Amino acid sequence: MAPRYDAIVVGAGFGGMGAGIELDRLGLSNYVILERESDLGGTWHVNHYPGLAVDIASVTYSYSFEPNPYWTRLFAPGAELKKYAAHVADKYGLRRRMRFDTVVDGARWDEEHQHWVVSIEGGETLTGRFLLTATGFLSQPYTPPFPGIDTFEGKIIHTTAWDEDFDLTGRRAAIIGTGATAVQLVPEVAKKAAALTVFQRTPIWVVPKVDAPIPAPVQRLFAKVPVTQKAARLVNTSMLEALMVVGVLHYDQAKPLNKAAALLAKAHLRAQVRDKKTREQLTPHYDFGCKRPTFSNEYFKTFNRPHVRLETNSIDHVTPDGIVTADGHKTEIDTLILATGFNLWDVNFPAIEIIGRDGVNLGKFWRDNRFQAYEGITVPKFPNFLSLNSPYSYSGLSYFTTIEAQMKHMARLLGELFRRGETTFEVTEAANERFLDTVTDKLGSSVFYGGDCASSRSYYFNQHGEAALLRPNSTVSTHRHAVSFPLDDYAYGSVPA
Ligand code: NA7
Repeated sequence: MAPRYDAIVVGAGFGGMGAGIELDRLGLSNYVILERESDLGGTWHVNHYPGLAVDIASVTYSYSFEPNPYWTRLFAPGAELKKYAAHVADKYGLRRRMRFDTVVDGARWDEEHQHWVVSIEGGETLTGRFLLTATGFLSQPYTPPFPGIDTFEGKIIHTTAWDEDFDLTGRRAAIIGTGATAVQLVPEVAKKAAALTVFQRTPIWVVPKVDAPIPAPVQRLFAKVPVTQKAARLVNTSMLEALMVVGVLHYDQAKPLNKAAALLAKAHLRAQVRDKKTREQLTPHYDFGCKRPTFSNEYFKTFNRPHVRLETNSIDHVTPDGIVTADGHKTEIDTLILATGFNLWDVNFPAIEIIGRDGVNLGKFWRDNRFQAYEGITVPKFPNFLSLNSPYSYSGLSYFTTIEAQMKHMARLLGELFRRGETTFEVTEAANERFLDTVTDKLGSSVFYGGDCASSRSYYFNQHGEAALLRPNSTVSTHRHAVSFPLDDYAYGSVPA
């Protein structure tokens, strides 16, 4: 029984779109992209809160083979990313492969027929020779179970479900959380609200954002002479690479550089916040790099404004009209904004139930053992499965470096499969163990293990205390591996007659 599709891709964000483009290049054009949201774009469709922008320069945060000369700023606003995603989908014929509002319940490897059976909410099932999950890293919003939150009578908004029609003017608002999202959102809410209290549990390192509009003549130059934009990308990517490799991955060898970044952030704070106590409260007590660093020229300044208050006491409970902290103080509010991030390790790795060979459940396997994936993309006992958002898959600072390395891995692996005239692949246990040992060893000299990360509460760490998200390689080396991994790291087979 032949499967209905060559491949089933889950997720229509930049990862799933990259996978689709690669499938077409490989001649596997009979594929479908399933997406739970009502449109494409992933993160850039879901998030549309005020102040949303990339925090990796746009010249790098885009596909290298599809540059966009028309970014209006060095760090483009979120809406431009969404537009760019739509442009790529149209240009590469991806939209006609996409099915929106389609929630995937789970996927199961059918041993008899050697293909994947994907179940969709509502009862439909689809079959595909290959399964590719591109469900993102930060795609399961998290709302902490604050006692009493159900009794709150005002407006509650999670940043991933922003209500554009809701007017903040004159509101008494609270923002819970001080991650990268809050750093962008706080200044915008402060512009409209009559009162704003920011509830901070852990302060975040914030460095200045070197942002500026890209003038129209420069955009025209990028469009006419693409090599100029390529050069700009190279410069920016090299800077990010240095930050990542030196400041994060080789912390043991380059501590002073990491400390210099913290000094820069402290100087930024001193220059922007007048009140000494507020400055102290906003100063992190963990090493720079333990958590994703943030960039803003507006965030700190906002705390100087008379109607903005920083609350560092922990939240005890929510009442119908306010938030009560552990010291008994009640902050009266009518708008509660949850900038409380995402659940990564409990529900996003993987985002759907995936059952492989011998009935192995991927999520259970990862949680009971260690989070692992060969080259951040394949797992033993999961034949014909490419997990694009895996432990140890994220390479570099721009997600696009990861996406494009994975596209190369796909091309090498599936190319070999076709050359051999086979139909199934599965990574060997030995190759998987070797990769896990290598990354574990290399991460030993990173800031995650050498630095003081104890109080950081960083989502880089999982429930076993392992920093199992980032791949401890330069992006150059990740890309080299993607085109040169030993082909015998996989076992190849064919569907039984
Ligand atoms: P993050 O970075 O996970 O931030 C979530 C924030 O919410 C963070 O400050 C948390 O504090 C806070 N939080 C979560 N639960 C609670 C409770 N129970 N009480 C108080 N505060 C809480 O998500 P973002 O959306 O900001 O950013 C996600 C990524 O998007 C970012 O890294 C970029 O890559 C882009 P905590 O730090 O855990 O003490």
